[in-house]
Amino acid sequence: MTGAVYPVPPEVAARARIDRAEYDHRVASAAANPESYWMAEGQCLDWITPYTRAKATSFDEGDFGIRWFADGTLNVSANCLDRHLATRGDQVAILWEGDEPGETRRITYRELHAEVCRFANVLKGRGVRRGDRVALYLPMIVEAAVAMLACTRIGAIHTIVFGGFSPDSLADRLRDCDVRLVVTADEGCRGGKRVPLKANVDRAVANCPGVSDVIVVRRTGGAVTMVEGRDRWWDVEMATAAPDCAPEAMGAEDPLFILYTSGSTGKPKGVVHTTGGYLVWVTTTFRDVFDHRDGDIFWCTADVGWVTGHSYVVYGPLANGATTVMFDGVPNYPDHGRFWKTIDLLGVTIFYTAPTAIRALMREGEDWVTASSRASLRLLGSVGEPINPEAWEWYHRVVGDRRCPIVDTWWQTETGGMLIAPLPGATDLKPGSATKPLPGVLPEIVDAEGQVLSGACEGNLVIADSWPGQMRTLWGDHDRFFQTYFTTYPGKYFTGDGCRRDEDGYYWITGRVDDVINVSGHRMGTAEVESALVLHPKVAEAAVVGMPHDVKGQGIYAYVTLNAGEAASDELRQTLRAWVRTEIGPIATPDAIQFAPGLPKTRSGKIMRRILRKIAEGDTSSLGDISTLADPSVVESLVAERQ
Ligand code: 6R9
Repeated sequence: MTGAVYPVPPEVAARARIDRAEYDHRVASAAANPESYWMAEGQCLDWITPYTRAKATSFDEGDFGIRWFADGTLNVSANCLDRHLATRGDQVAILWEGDEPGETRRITYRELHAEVCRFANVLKGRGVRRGDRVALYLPMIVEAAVAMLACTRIGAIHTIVFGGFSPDSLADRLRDCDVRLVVTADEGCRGGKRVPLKANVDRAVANCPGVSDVIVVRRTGGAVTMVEGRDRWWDVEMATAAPDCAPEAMGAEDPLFILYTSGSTGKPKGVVHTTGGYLVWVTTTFRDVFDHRDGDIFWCTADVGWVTGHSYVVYGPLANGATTVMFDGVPNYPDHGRFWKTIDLLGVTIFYTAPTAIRALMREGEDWVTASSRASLRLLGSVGEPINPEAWEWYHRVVGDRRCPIVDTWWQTETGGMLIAPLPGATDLKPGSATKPLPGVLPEIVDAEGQVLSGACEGNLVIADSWPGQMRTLWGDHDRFFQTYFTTYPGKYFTGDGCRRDEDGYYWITGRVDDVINVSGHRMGTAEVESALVLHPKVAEAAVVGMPHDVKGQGIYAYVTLNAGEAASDELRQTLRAWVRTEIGPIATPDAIQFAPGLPKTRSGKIMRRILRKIAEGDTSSLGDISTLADPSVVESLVAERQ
């Protein structure tokens, strides 16, 4: 079915806030006069001090800098809560669905506002000040959104660590940005199993002298150890906290949050987003790409531990006064019908999930889907990795009953929000393509030398100019920020993705071109997994690459060289898998481990990953030139021993 085109359904175009003419008009006005275009876009927010200039950015080494709406001040929680109280105070802001069916909670804008103010006061009471870092290590519960918004209310910077990360990974992040206070829960629930969040925090904090306070939400009531003077219960603190707290006036360029993501080195990068530009970006992209209107029930299945959860579970929806679903479960618990039943139960109108989930559910057959009505749905979305046309077609035909357009949205932790995505009322869809850039976004495709390609072409994806939601720096390492993103192709932001553009100007992301792999929509640095493996006393060397995986998109394939005298065995394979799980977390568990007597290296000692990738892919017929290897014979034995 590749090559199929799905035109905008006329009834969708008729109702949409942006149709084709309006899209063309916006693209043209953003190009003709960027400053006035962005000045107007910034008006989607309530500002305390209005900005007098929108864009002040340069990607060039000499005057490098990224500043948006810089002299304006605002408060994120006031934009997400206070400004809605007069018109939609009693509307549900968050519809929470727990891990167990039947476990639900509805919280209105007015209630959410009071909770956020209370928790802001709790934070203040613990001595948290503007600019301090607060870490959240929480399940997908309402308290996660409350804690995020409470930080923004007082100008504290949050850093959310996904609950699947190990104590060591958590500790690395707490130390890197010098966290003062951690918010966690006794335990998390995932697919009927318990996750010992508080116990993990105890182990992490033991190595983080900077953490003076831990606040614990009671989620399961499971037994935990409370450390006198350091640990406090959320409910106890909230019971005596005042329900009002004036929002702090923050500069547009003050940091809003830090979110760690994987790069091509072993150390995760602390991506910093700031207040004004980020909120403008998630507010406008949520509104336009999901064509949001009053009465919508919006469900993004991402965890708040990832950027998608930040931008499209919490900030984008709430800034627009939407009703957002928070789901604390998994797609296959208690059975494979969970998503579709929940859509009926909550009356979901817009559903946004990842290709890996679609592929996993597709394997279970259509009956799970057709057992539900899904009559409330009007729009579907995809994010996190390229969606293969087959999964796209299934999502469209079976889940969306051919009625619902699919917005395949390409973006990154670094971009803050969507950059390449269809607008449902304006863009004809092609399964597998994220389609076209949003107005004001300037993608380019360059070849290895940095030559900008035109027309239909394939190469590396760069963005030629800044947009408001762009990350501003890496926490504590501005130099690394510049080096990582702006030196490969000087003067342009390098995305790390490969991309093809077709004759209609549609963009087709082909996947990462760096040492980052995408496992079930989660970013994993191969170097991170390698560092974890070589920490094991029996391992001498490790090289990790991605391999094709039917459900996860990519799986993790590890080549391991053991220390002299150590014997390879299935048992050791299992031990190493478990080792990586504890070092990093379950998402980093290798799918295959191949013991290798040696790794293919150049004479200068560089591991030839290209060859390892080919072997892992099972594509051993075209290994390319191996004559530059120090010892070409290792390749033969690697091929013979492929897992
Ligand atoms: C939002 C998010 C970013 C990487 C990105 C790319 C891949 C995300 C995609 C997609 C093709 C899409 N990616 N969305 N590839 N089509 N619609 O996922 O952020 O976790 O930082 O990952 O994910 O490779 O570079 P993040």
